[in-house]
Amino acid sequence: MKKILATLFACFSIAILTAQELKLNELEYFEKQGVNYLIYSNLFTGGFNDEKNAGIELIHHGVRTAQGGAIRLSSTPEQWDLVPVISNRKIDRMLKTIEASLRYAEYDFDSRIVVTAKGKAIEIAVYLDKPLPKALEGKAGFNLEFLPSQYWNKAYLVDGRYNRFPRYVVGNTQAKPNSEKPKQFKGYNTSDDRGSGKFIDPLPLETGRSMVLAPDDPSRLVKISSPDADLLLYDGRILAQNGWFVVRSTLPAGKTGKVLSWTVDANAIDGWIREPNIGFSQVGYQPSQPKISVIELDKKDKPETSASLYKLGDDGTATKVFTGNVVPWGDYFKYHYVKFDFSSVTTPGIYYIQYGAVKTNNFLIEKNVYDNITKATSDVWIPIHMNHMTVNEGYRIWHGEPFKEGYLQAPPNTDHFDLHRQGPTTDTKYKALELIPGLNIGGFFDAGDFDIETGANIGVVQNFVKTWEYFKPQRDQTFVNQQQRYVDLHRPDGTPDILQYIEHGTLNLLAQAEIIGHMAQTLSNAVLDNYHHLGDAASITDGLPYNPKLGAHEIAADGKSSGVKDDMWAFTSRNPRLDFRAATMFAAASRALKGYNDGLADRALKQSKRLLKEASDLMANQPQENAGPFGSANMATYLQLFIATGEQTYSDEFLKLLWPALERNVSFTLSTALDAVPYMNASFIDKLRPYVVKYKDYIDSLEKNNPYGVPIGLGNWAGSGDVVGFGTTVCFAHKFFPDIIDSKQLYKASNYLFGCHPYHNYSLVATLGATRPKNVFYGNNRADFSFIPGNVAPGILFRKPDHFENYDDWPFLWGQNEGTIGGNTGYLIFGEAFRSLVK
Ligand SMILES: [Ca+2]
Ligand SMILES: [Ca+2]
Ligand SMILES: [Ca+2]
Repeated sequence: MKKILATLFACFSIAILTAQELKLNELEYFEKQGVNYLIYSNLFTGGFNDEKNAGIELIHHGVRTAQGGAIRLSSTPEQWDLVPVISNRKIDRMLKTIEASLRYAEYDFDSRIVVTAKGKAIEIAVYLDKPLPKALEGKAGFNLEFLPSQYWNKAYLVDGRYNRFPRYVVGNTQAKPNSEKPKQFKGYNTSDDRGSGKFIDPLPLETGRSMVLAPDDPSRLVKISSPDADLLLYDGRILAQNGWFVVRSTLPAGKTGKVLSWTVDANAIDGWIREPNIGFSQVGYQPSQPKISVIELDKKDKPETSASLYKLGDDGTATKVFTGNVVPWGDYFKYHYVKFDFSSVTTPGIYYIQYGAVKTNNFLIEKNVYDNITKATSDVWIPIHMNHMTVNEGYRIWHGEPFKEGYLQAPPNTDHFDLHRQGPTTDTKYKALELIPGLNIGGFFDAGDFDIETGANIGVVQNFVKTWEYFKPQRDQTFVNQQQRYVDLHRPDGTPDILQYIEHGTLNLLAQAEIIGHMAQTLSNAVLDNYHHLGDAASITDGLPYNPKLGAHEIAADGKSSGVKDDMWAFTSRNPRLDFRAATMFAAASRALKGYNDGLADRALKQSKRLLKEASDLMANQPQENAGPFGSANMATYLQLFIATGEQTYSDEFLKLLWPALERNVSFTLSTALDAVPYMNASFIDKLRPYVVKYKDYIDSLEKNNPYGVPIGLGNWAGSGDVVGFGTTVCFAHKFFPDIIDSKQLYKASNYLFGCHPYHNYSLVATLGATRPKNVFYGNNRADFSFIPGNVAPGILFRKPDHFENYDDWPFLWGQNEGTIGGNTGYLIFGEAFRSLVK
């Protein structure tokens, strides 16, 4: 008996041991329950360089807590530091290895990283076929970066010495001569904005051969050791607020072969199963609407057969009022999904969902739940993003008046860090770096940054006009005074806010058209140090025109100019397509502004006609192959022109493009077609009908594509914008074709945006009425781990090969957490349409 028991015990131990061993799975990453090591599943992209989203990554008990594992050229790399190009990723299933080649072309430096599963840990080994280039000795190292918000206030242990990760960075640095600084992306320099000739080099918090991160938290505990190199622990936040904790070892000089190895062992909690993510609308539900919770489960989790709804009484006690079946949907990427339908509960009240041991936060069922969903966006987020104004709220100044010195002509042949370019000529009467007077008026900040993207601002004015023309919102909660350049939130001034927003957008775009003669691409920073500015927009530049006769940081005796080279630039390469779009926007703005600001309306119409003619001539003169496919942008432009002028030829051009485009891609094109409905005759509506039927098929296909039934984007910028666009199209399709698109479809987009989505169940919109909106966004106040009310996050970002995420304790990944003026004004249309239809 004893012997049998012993044998059984031995078998059992082996079973546990095997369960804890890493396997190299079908998706080409190392996996054990609770721990995934991704080895170059996500590559560094050149766009903005270090985006904290690539390299060797660790998904630790469901959270991506480490990334950036690669050879890097500094201890705490910043956004514009060089990243390696990864080629030749190879898998060897027999040896359980993933090997990748890394190259820095700027230094003609190649290395290989071989990651091998060894029991429950991985070995990361660095191989050099040629010795390290001299210029990189002491600089190149292997780095792995850990998410500060998951480690701060936790303990760490280095060679037996205990310590604690700091909540806020207070570290030691040294200043070194710029000659020792590794090259940066495209020759940029982020390290010396005051001409000191020196850059900041952080010193390590700790150094040793063996590290334990978070021994006080088994879900974050990681052991790292190296037999052949020191491990150095750095705090990357010392250089940039979006920096991570970095563990690194520098590569040895003069060596080849296997020059460095680490063992990384992320703890797996025995029997860990991810807690169910119970998706529901944090804004709540109307009594009669469908109410379906989508529950995201660990594939190892055993689904419950039922879930319940509890109602909170007015005395605070909870009563179970409904129990319903949990219905399987299936697998979608990493998780399994089930649904819980509680549509039959229609009594107004405060409720929560109980699924197994998990109880959600509470939400309302009430007729009025959607009444306020756009108010934070329209009353707070949008006015805060008004450029060239001081914006006040109560006791707080959000920002002073930015860019008082105006904008200089961007020099020819300039590539810009925000992905713009000034071509070989200025295309204006201005010389390089000459002041273009009058551009510092109106316009909206692009997003978490402070530039005016002309294309986005054109779309913004159109979004406002569309909202105005469909819904005529009279809401007046914002004081806007263009003479004083002053905005005050929550202070009515007798004018509907949306007209003031249309005016504000038009003022900048009109200045571009009238002063430059055509549309600029962007009005943006000249200096990289100013581009990553966090805080008051008015302090990005000094407000004084640059004076070359003064020293670098000198202010003129009369106080009217300075030697600081911080003036913004206008990128003015002419793009007739942008002019074409501006022409339609000016026509639309002129309609809306008539009767409110007639002078501006007339000027807008005049520029519309001029730009339309000039842009048409320019495009006609372009060689055919450069004209590009006349895609949906032109189609929408012709429609806007028809609406503005009533001229038949624009309608003809629009229809000529529309029908084939609908044939090609109905889901992409239908929204433009629906925009035309109010202006077309009955035969148009008849002809459109079969495409709406096709669109219904598309909506149905989404139910099979993913458990949420909305389009889910898998790109580098998460897909809330697509969901908002989908929701808007569904709203208008229902409005005009209610017999095809029934009212049930209306709620899919709102549910997703307000919390029924993968990863967590927080509202992606910082909207009024949500019990649990997201806590942090990538707004211009992100350094404070805060948000600007009314923002819409891009949301749930897909990381290859199977991971969705949205950090809610770390705002700094723009693809998840940045709201844009284009996206947020698109949400305004959706919200207005949705609210008016579900009333
Ligand atoms: Ca921008
Ligand atoms: Ca107002
Ligand atoms: Ca200046």
